[in-house]
Amino acid sequence: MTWFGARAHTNIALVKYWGKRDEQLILPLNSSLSLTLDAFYTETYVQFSDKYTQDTFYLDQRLQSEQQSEKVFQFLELVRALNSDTRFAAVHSENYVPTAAGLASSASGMAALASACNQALDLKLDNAGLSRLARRGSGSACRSIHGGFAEWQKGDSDGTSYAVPISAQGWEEELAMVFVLLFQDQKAISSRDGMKRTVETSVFYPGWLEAAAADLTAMKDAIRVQDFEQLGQITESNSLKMHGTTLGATPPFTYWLPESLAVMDAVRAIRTKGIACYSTMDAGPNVKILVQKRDLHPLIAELRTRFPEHVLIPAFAGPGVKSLESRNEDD
Ligand code: 2P0
Repeated sequence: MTWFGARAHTNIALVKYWGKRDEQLILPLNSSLSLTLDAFYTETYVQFSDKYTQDTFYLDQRLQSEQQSEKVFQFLELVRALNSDTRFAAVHSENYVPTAAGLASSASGMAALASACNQALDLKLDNAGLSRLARRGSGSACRSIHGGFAEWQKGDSDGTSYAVPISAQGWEEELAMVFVLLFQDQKAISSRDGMKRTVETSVFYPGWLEAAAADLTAMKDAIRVQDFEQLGQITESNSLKMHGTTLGATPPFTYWLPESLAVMDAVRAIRTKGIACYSTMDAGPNVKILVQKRDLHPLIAELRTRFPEHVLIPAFAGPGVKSLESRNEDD
């Protein structure tokens, strides 16, 4: 019996994906752009077999409940349906994070699972096909197929909605991102529920869609000419606009904590001291800070002085999804 494996790294969006036009197919309302990072990744092995009477999912060697396995099981149903396969599967995933930081990522997890299934079922998907498949597991996962910068093109159908790499001529190697970890608790509102409520009720949502399209165009220009200040300003303002939409929802909500605001404020203050750095936040209270590698140490020194209680994790541009050597077992 053979286990097929893959490793995928997480990515952080600089222009955010926020809102679906099709919940079933996971088609987004706006295109997004991300940087894949080296610091956090998932390794997943999968085996489909007639001997299994149900699907099972182990995360970090612990069997997950039906509820914890929901997204994985839905994904397995999908790949079975796409390939007229009836065999159940066992999935074993390990999340690699520098500390027990609670940064488990659906992006790296679903990208690794899609790639492992591609091999196990001999689907022969190229990167576009793999990105489309990963998208069905979790939207942001489609971007983790690629290393460095990736653009998830919203497309006009299931067949045209996937991520493509954005070449930065190696510039991504000069960049870094600092994760400022405030809390490790489960987030209050999942990104899936948060974006749904926002699309359906936020009075600010139309403004978001208009701004996200303009931000994407301007960010691609900034990458092309390697303009860090532009890249950073768009990153920060796009994140603020995404989070602004949640305040206009009914009922309103926010992922920000007072500590998140304090870090964002510090980033602005550190900037005035000549260190070019820009904040971004996702569907949780932690703050990520985009900076050039050459300014990483001064930035960390500033943050350590101001926030000795927070955990700081630096990350750099990471690679796209890779197959791992398959493992054979007798059982
Ligand atoms: C992003 N987020 O672009 C945005 C910014 C969170 C905030 O993609 O419902 O786990 O599985 O497609 O991909 C997180 O949402 O959501 C996310 P689903 P996903 O990174």
